[in-house]
Amino acid sequence: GSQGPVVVIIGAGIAGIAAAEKLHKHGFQNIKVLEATGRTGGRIRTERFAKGLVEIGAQWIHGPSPGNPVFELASQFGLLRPDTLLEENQKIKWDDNPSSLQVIYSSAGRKIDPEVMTNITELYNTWVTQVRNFTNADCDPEASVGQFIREKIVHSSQEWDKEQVKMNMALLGALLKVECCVTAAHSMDQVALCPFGEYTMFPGLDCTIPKGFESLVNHMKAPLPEGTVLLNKAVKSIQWNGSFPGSNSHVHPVQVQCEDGDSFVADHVIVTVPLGFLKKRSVDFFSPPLSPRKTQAIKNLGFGTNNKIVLEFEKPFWDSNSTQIQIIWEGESPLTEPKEDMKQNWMKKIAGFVVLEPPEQMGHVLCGFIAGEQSEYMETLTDEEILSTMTDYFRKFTGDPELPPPISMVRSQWHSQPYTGGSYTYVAVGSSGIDVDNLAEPLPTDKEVLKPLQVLFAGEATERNFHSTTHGALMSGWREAQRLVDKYSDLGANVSKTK
Ligand code: 6YU
Repeated sequence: GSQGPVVVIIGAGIAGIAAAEKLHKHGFQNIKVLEATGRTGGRIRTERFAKGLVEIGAQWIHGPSPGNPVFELASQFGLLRPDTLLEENQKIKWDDNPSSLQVIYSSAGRKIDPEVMTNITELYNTWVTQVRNFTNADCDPEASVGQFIREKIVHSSQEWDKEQVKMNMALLGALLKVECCVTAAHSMDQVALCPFGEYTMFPGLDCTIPKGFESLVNHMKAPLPEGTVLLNKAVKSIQWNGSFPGSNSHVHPVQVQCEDGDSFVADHVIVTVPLGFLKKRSVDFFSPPLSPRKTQAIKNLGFGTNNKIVLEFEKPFWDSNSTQIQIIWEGESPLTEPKEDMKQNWMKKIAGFVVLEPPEQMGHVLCGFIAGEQSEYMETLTDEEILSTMTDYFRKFTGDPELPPPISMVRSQWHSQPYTGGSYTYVAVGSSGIDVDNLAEPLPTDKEVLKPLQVLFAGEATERNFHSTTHGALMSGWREAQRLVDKYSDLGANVSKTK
């Protein structure tokens, strides 16, 4: 029979799988991972599309270099391209990325000189660097990134001539849409200024995993004994601070209730559900309820939407050497509010497109990014509506009224996923990194209790410096598993020994 503490992990995203894998490696024998959906991977999700694979969720290893555990695992498993492993690739910093080959189309149906964009991007990057240098000490807690950048725009624009003003405003508007996608915020006005620099980046030129990001999770879960991960097991509630009899007349402090009526007793539960799920459900999910401090953290932190619209074309209309397509809406300005009518204007929020490579293995595929309320509206449209909108859109930008429509599409709908409720976490105005730490704190908080560490919290949203990423999620799973490893090694007990 299996001995030792019973650990139940809720959620089989990379955080939950990482926690399970580490506990298993340290000899824990009573591990269950309960996953609401029919698959593992969570926001890491690879699907077949066109001639190849497409990432519905996480796409790049951000900062692939030593120290980034996703990079380290992926290289250990042999999942990376040879050029990714070159030392020179691993040293590139975020603001000196060799600006990838961009085509810039404008809504007036013309192409824009990439050099104009490069100059404005450099200026914009100096502002982002200034944003990152704020610390809580010298900063108004109500200030936002958006407000700061707008002030810089107003100031700089005094030196531009009339024609430059129009074009630069449109270009800056486009850069802010990209920033919204990176942050998963509707507007950068919702993103807190002071803690923005706490988000930490590893060096290295962002890379993809050719066999799909999901192959990483599959490698990680491979050593787990069969039956460890239970799919279609949505958890409904967690009762903690109780006494629940298990097998061997052992009494456990926690009981997990599932939507299907099943229940599991446990000594420790690691909760890895997304912040978006907690925002909707935390009130009736925990009994006794969470402390005000934790409830505040869940309420105040931001969890927004970034979606993809992936389009396959029979033939590329873009130059074969371009890797990115930037879209500029002439006449737009980041200083004015966007038009209200969603149906007519949602597509203007699309930040741009990445050309998925290589075309020989992929087909001719563009991956567009869209964040915020317009992205959530897009989720409610049918494929046909989106295809027809995108056909008109590209005809307008290329100036070619005969441009053939895309031949197929797939898009993500992260906001509508009941067990996700959005894409990833940002530190919103009104919150700070302290909220992230509060969210990560295990229950019960009183260190003197008889049964500590009953409910632990992992997941992307619990990593103060690495939230919103796969490596942050992975680190959080390892972090909470390590707490339990430490607890049982403190007691001098080897959990792997059968008593
Ligand atoms: C990265 C990237 N990337 C694009 C898009 C998305 C995300 N990320 P999971 O949700 O995976 O797992 C929880 C599980 O729990 C899940 O399976 C649920 O079904 C289950 N569950 C929920 N409720 C349950 C219940 N009641 N019972 C049982 N089970 C339940 N990250 O590294 N590179 O390129 C992208 C991107 C469209 C949606 C991304 C990227 C984010 C990662 O995908 C995400 O963080 C992790 O996968 C989460 O893992 P997890 O295990 O925590 O949760 C200053 C500043 C800030 C700027 N931030 C910049 C960061 C840039 C982020 N980049 C994003 C870009 C893309 C394109």
